[in-house]
Amino acid sequence: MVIEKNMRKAMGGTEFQLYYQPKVCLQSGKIVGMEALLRWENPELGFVNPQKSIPIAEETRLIIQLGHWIIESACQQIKRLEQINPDISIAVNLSVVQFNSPDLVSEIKGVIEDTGIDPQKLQVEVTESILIQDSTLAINILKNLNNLGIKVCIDDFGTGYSSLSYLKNMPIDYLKIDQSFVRDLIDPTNETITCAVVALARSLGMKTIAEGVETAEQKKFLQTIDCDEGQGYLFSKPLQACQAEELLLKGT
Ligand code: G
Ligand code: G
Ligand code: MN
Ligand code: NA
Repeated sequence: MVIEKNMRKAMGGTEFQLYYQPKVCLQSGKIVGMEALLRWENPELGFVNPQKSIPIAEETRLIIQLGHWIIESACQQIKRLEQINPDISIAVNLSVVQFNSPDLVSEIKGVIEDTGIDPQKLQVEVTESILIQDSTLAINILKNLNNLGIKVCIDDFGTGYSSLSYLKNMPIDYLKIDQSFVRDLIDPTNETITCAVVALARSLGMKTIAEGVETAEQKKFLQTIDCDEGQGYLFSKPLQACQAEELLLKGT
């Protein structure tokens, strides 16, 4: 397959980049973190979006090497951003293949030690589907990550058909409300679901972040229900590393 061949060739080179999308505190309006998002520009294929590149990286297990680079780059970006704002955190998305790799925890620990970052500033975003497939294994991995000091965020929360019982057994810091609920907050059902997720998180001692925030009305509603953070085009699209630094400089 052309895409696989090109991906193998691109490993270790400069075709992959991480973009960073700000996460904003809905109360203060300040940037409190950023999510690292993979971008791939290949000379032959052009821009390949992550919905396409990640599944192929998973099938070929190239995600292990790529994922290591993602974690390493994100930690290096933490070093740069903390000079501008000492409280900023960065989130990386973990693929199911990375999550199930027996080396994940020691690998992340190694990157934290090599870069010397404060582990509290690193977040991992995992989907519910990762957590339900083998919950005792998943609980152990999350506990080990939590012991390192890393923050755990459940991505696309509410879309994964999972039982809610895992929430009480796992050290989870954030629930990220899926953009499908946020996009149509005008729909009373989505409003109800969003409210319920925020209430659920609060009662379990977790924080909430809403993704896909595009309008001032959505932001206002999220503020009234005390959602902690927002992410979306209203605040900023995903930015190149240097643009993300510039934005943070302006906002601090
Ligand atoms: O960045 P957005 O533009 O298109 O991302 C689309 C999807 O790809 C999202 O579900 C996001 O979680 C996923 N994604 C983006 N970057 C990464 C990454 O670095 N690792 C993994 N595993 N998924 C990613
Ligand atoms: O990891 P996750 O599934 O959360 O990926 C976030 C995805 O959402 C990325 O593809 C990112 O580019 C996209 N995104 C971020 N903000 C917005 C937004 O405000 N609106 C829409 N439609 N997409 C967004
Ligand atoms: Mn994510
Ligand atoms: Na998401």
